[in-house]
Amino acid sequence: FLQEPKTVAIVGCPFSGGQPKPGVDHGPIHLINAGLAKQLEALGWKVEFGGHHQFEEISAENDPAIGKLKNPRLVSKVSKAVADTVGGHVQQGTLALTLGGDHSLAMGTISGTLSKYPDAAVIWVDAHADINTSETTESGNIHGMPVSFLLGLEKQEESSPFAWVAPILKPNKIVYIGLRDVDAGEKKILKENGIKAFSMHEVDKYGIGKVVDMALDHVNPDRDLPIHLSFDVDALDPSVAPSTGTPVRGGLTFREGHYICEAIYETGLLVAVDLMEPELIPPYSSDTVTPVRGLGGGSAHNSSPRPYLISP
Ligand code: EXY
Ligand code: MN
Ligand code: MN
Ligand code: MN
Repeated sequence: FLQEPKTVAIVGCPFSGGQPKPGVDHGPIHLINAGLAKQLEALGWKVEFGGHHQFEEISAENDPAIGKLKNPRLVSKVSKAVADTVGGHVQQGTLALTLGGDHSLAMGTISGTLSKYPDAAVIWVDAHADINTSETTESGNIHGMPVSFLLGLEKQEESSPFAWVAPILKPNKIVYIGLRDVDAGEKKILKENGIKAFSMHEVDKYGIGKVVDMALDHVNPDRDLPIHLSFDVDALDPSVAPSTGTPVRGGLTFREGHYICEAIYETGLLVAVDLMEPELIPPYSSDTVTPVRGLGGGSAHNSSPRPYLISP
């Protein structure tokens, strides 16, 4: 599905509005500053990166909670813009690599992929299922909910900020790897919808090679559908990836995480990748962060405005 020469478009999304902690809005900046684009070029990719998405504040008064959902207008607006950007790259046969930012952004990235390929298979690598609804969520944080929006598990009124999200993901077209912190309400949703999940228990039991094969057999039995990989870094064990907002013990090893990405790439079917929820911890410091237009300067965690996306 990708055009030659193989080209990756990096979509940097320094956004944290889907959850309360600062930090993940710096993840993409650190990844770029650490040389990601050059590393991809060294792997033979043509890299497109025109700077991070630029954001602008929506004041808290203008974005009160809707039911339990926090920052709903902000999250919706950013995700919609990301959907358009990712959709454009996928349309052109360019691998869309979105750097989060929190995982609410996947509402946008996957919508973008599905706009071109409604039958695409989604492989969701995460400690969490991110499938709460506005009914089941205990936190109100939308980064714990994007999958339910994509599946259309609750009807969005026309007035909902999320009315733009086409509920076209089918429950048999998403598979999870790495789960180990799933809310009771989410377990019920997974069960009721027959959604396949390979938790860390299955990774232990079968090994990562077999788990990836089984995951692909489930969502892509004939190996003919495009694949969207949504990789939350908290799927990795905190000893490997401590710099994330919701670390959970007992996660994937360094090699297991890499193996998943390698094996999925080897299918030749990959069209989009999300790398979500990385944040900033020592030994990096705010000094290593190149100030970005729209992000407040100063210390690493205290001055980002609550932003929304203006343009790619
Ligand atoms: N299930 C919890 C919630 O809904 O708040 C925790 C979600 C954490 C989500 C992180 C992004 O993967
Ligand atoms: Mn930070
Ligand atoms: Mn997640
Ligand atoms: Mn997670």
